[in-house]
Amino acid sequence: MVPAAPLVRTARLLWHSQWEVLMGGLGPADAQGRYRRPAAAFCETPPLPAEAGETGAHVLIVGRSCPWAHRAWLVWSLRQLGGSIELLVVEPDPAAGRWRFAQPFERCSTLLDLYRRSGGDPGARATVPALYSRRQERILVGESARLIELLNRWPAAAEAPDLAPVADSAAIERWRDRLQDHVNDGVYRCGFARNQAAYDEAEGALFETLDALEASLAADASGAGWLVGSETPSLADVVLFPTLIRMEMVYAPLFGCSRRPLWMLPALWRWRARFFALEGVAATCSAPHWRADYFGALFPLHPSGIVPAGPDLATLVNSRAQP
Ligand SMILES: N[C@@H](CCC(=O)N[C@@H](CS)C(=O)NCC(=O)O)C(=O)O
Repeated sequence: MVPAAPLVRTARLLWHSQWEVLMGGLGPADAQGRYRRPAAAFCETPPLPAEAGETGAHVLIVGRSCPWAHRAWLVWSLRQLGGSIELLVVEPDPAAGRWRFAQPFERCSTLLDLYRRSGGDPGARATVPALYSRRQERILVGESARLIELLNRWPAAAEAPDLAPVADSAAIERWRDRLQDHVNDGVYRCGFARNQAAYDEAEGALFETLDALEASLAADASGAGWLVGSETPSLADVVLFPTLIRMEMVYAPLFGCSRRPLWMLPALWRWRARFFALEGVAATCSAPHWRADYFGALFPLHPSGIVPAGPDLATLVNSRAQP
């Protein structure tokens, strides 16, 4: 009989080298094992298309679980752009590791086909969100940071909010830069870290930023409770929400972002409930899809594929439920 200890040691070694290979499929890492998000295709800021505002001329392609798509969906929703931009939700295909259309779209069955037909680099990833022009028959933008800026300039009803007023633009930019690296990408840097040191660095930066957000919201003298101290939410609030709303559902249990549960940050907890209550936001949230996609698709992090039960979304967005 083979002694148990050497068997376990060998199995661990073999599994670890397999795990490294599988993690490489999720995304690249630098020499220190830190996750490095690959560049997106169609990431330039395009000018506002001449046909912007025409009914049905553009299609916003999103996936329910994706936080980057969620921010574009939120701007579309808050500015009520549904009259001119159609929303198309793609489905995940975990076996193939790509997005597919429920019905063929522009004669394409996968998002990858649409990226290729749009002239995207054949080796590049086909990511959501993407803004497609029916007239130009191509994807115009495939990078969420640029897309939300474009959607904020899109022709809209007079009462549609401006999410980046000039007076607040410097403060919005400051928060967006910090959130992008340490919170939005920060949770992925925790979850996709290849070693303890890489995880520790990302996790430290994430919670330092959440503490800074908490302090800033707690000190807000305006009483409105938005990130840059404005009367109404801005793009800084928009980019924070998709990450924070997935915290207990996905990022704490799966990516190890669990040092402090959100209820211990009461100003942030209330901020999240306030944002969720904005008109049109609840319809962009589907916790069962988030959990099924993350736990089901990220095989190297969760090989069983079992989707654990999670908290009820309603309890997380109830400002009174915070202890
Ligand atoms: N930089 C992109 C990242 C978007 C992104 O990574 N989307 C993921 C889903 S959360 C995706 O579509 N991945 C598909 C793939 O990598 O093939 C953005 O912000 O728009």
